[in-house]
Amino acid sequence: MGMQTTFVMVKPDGVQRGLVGNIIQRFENKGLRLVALRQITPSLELAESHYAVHSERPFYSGLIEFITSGPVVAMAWTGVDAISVARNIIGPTNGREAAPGTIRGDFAMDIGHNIIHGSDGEDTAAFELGLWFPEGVIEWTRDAESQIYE
Ligand code: IDP
Ligand code: MG
Repeated sequence: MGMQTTFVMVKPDGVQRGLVGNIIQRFENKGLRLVALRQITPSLELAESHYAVHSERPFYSGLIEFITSGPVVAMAWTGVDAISVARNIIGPTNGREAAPGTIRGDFAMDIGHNIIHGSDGEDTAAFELGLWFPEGVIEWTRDAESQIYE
């Protein structure tokens, strides 16, 4: 158990379907802390770097075409065990098999168009955060009371 930062990305289908706000709400509600946020239409180079691990898979070219098809919302979220906590919020890859209550379980019917990406381990999180947020993330503390009362 320890503080981690994970990389999460709303894919083009999630952005086009207007799910960005709902998705951010789920991570905020859980108690994770948003430390970076960026909307971008990924370049071919960025998409290929991000999914390099899948470059030999049969779905790779379709995946690259999909992820570069429009804007995505890239985020970094921090918290205790943030990598596995985020993966649990997201749910398993195939939306039809994902349990209701997870993002994919609530919104996805397909394995390819599955709304959202989340890093699957410490090494991938570090790699993906560096790739999408080369300028680093924001350091801040969540403290609602000090905002409610001046
Ligand atoms: P994950 O996003 O749940 O970690 P991975 O196995 O890492 O799933 O696959 C990365 C992404 O590649 C998936 O989110 C999905 O968009 C796509 N993908 C994975 N398997 C398939 C497939 O069998 N057909 C089409 N797309 C796939
Ligand atoms: Mg993965």
